[in-house]
This record gives sequence, structure tokens and C-alpha cells, in this order.
Amino acid sequence: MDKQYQYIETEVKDSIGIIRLNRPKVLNAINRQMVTEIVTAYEYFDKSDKVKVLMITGNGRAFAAGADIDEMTNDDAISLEILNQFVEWDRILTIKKPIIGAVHGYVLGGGFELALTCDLLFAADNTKFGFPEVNLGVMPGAGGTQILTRIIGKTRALEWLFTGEMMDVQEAKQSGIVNRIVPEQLLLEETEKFAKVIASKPPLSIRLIKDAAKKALDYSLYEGMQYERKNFYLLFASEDQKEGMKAFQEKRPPNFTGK
Ligand code: DAK
Repeated sequence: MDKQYQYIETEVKDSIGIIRLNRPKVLNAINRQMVTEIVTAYEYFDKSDKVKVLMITGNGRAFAAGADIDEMTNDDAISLEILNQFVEWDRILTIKKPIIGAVHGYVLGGGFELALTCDLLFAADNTKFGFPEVNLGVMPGAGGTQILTRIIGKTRALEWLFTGEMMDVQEAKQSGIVNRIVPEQLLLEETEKFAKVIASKPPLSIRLIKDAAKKALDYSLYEGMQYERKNFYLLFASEDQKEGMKAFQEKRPPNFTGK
């Protein structure tokens, strides 16, 4: 499968579909082809029976230092409108399986936006986050002003968006962007360990929990609660619900099949 990719590497390991950004010489600057490859790999893993959890990380000394400035430099408003690549990017938001980011070094601009599309984020102790777009005379365009603001609130988000300064990993954790800070050499090991915990759970529960939690960003509390309830009912149509409850009563570990 990897042969089709130029700027990423992929691997399936213990039910975890792993994507590694792979332009280390330019700190994994995200060019258009890389966006296409990331979305293609996410969608492939989302459909694959062999994969339960998705993980994204970067090769070299950074997760990603943003979009490829050399590629963007000659863009104009009309060519961007016609290309409309954000439609492709938005498909990341439709991935049903959980996505865990394992980030380190620089997580900037489009790299930060990619990290913010992850459901959970593990970060190495050397990670720096930021939106330097303002220093280039532009602004985030792939969700930076929207997703960051929803997670950390407008006041704190605007400080980072206005100044373009970098936030260290401790602050990112305190702000709720990062789940765990891990020593750099243990980043992949610890993230994979956590991914395996999620992979051991009934996949339909995980799928519908993610689906419902995402609605909390868009729906009123009442609408969100109604939506959650339908997903709760739906799980009673699954074999894993029968198995999970029976296993509890029989005092044995459940054997989930994903059905
Ligand atoms: N683009 C292109 N090349 C980059 C790059 C980038 N974003 N970031 C780093 N590089 C390259 C450098 O030019 C350098 O290349 P050589 O000179 O060796 O050929 C190499 O990577 C190593 O970088 P440095 O020598 O600069 O390394 P330092 O440790 O000194 O500095 C740094 C690291 C991260 C502080 C610095 O490289 C830096 O400031 N990088 C730029 C950060 C930035 O402004 N990022 C872009 C923000 S705009 C979209 C989705 C998203 C976006 C747009 C569209 N669509 C879906 C359509 C997002 C836009 C952005 O991210």
C-alpha cells in the first residue's frame, strides 16, 4: 500500500493504522500532495477491518512546521478558490474511528490544525505549538481559528493567533489541547500503548461515542442529549452489547467482535 505515497509512510501494527509524515528535511511542511495522501490513508484505514484506531505522527525533528510556504507563495485568491483543497481537508472531520496524534518538535500552522483534528493528543516534552500565519500576512484557514477557540476559549486562542508566538507543551496541556506529555524517546511507545487500550474496546461503542462527542461542538445541550440517546439505543442492536453484559454477569472477560 505504501508505494502509492510520496510524502507519508503508513503501517498497520496491532490494529493501529499508523501514518508518519515524511518530509523531514523541511520539517514535514505539508504540501498539497501530502494533504491528499493523509486524507487517502485516513479513509483507507477508516474502512479497513484490520484497523481499530488511527495514529498520526511525524518523522524527523518536527511533527509539521505548517503548510509548505514555497508552494503557497505564488498562490492567488482565485486559484485557491478554484483548487478548493479545503474540501479535501474537511473529509478528515468525517473519519469515524478514533485518531490519536503523537506529536513532537514543531507543531505549527497547518501542522497544528492537523493535530487539532485528532481526537486525542500525546505530545513529547519538546513540543511547541503555534499559529505563525500572522507573520506571513495570512491567517489559519484549515480550522485554526475555529477548533482552537472551541477547545481553549476565544481569549486564550486570540493571544496565540494574534502574536504567532509558540506555546510550550505544559501550557498546551493546561489549556486542554494535549492529553499526555511524554518523554520524546517514549512518545510512540506510550501512544501505541494507549491506542491498544482503545482498540481492545467494542468498536461500535467507540465509533458512536466519538460520533456523539463531536456533536457537543455544534449542537445545543438538548439537541446533543437527544443525539446521544439515539446512539445509546443503537448499541442495543449490537452483539457486543449482549456479550459485554453477559460477560459481566458470568464474571469473565468479554470477547468483543465488533458486531
Ligand atoms: N514550508 C516550507 N519549508 C519549511 C517550512 C514550511 N512551513 N518550515 C520549515 N521549512 C524548511 C526550511 O526552509 C529549511 O529548509 P532548508 O533551508 O534547509 O532548505 C528546513 O525546513 C529547516 O528549517 P529551519 O532551518 O528554518 O529550522 P529552524 O530549526 O531554524 O526553525 C522553524 C524551525 C519551524 C521555527 C522555522 O523553520 C519556521 O519558522 N518555519 C515556518 C513556520 C511557518 O510559518 N509555517 C507555515 C504557516 S502557514 C491548507 C491547510 C493548511 C494551511 C494552508 C492550506 N489547505 C488544506 C489548502 C496552513 C498554512 C500554514 O501552515
